Amino acid sequence: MTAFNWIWTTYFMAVASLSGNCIELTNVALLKPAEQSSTKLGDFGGAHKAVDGNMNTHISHCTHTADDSVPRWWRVDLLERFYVHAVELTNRGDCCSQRLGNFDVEVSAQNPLVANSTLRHVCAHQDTSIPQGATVRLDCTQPISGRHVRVLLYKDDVLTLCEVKVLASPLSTAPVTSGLFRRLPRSKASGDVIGEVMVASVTKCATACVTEPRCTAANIGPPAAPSVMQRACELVSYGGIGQDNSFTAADDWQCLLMTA
Ligand SMILES: [Ca+2]
Repeated sequence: MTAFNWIWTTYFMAVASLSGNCIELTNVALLKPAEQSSTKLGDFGGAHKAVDGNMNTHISHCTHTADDSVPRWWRVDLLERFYVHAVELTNRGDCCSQRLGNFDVEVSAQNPLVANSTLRHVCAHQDTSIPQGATVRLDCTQPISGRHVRVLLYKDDVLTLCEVKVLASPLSTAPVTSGLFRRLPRSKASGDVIGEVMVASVTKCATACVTEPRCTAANIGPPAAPSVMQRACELVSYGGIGQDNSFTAADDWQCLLMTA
């Protein structure tokens, strides 16, 4: 195992106050950026059609992958981390309902396609096909903190989704929050810097990232001076669709990449 792959783990516990026992869930996927493993006929089967709010189940209002490798997938970038409780999927109504079966719904903090992000959490698995034109709710086995939701179809068939709703709550409503980071020495994550704080320790920088819903990576600089404990901590929105998903080499820096 190389130093680069060394897993650095830290957990943060925060008790949030809940009003009653009921957490209100909202669809946080509506009109968010989406993409898929391939698209048939240009915009005809575009990934955005699963989050456009249109519940029409005719294929002209649904996504449609082309013939590419298995598993075929579709994903949405929620733009910030939420607690994902459940997903509602609407199947095609005019044909071919048997295609939408044997798939996983997974949740991850990072773009699941980016190198160095290996931890993904399965929210739910659906073995049988969703009936033609039906909407089915799949509850996660437990709420999962994450920014990216992906549907993976494990058979050699077209992946079509007419609408996907991600039912989630804000991080602040969760009774427990936890963070798991991978430490990348001599690296900085690219992406949008959404804030910078001065901290006295790596742990404090990680805590700052966990408590900022848009933060999925933190870049930690060297001490400002040999006698000074304080160091820069950049909070980065990393791994989004259309964002710079690269790392740059930086000798005196280290990156904490949120993986869950
Ligand atoms: Ca739709």
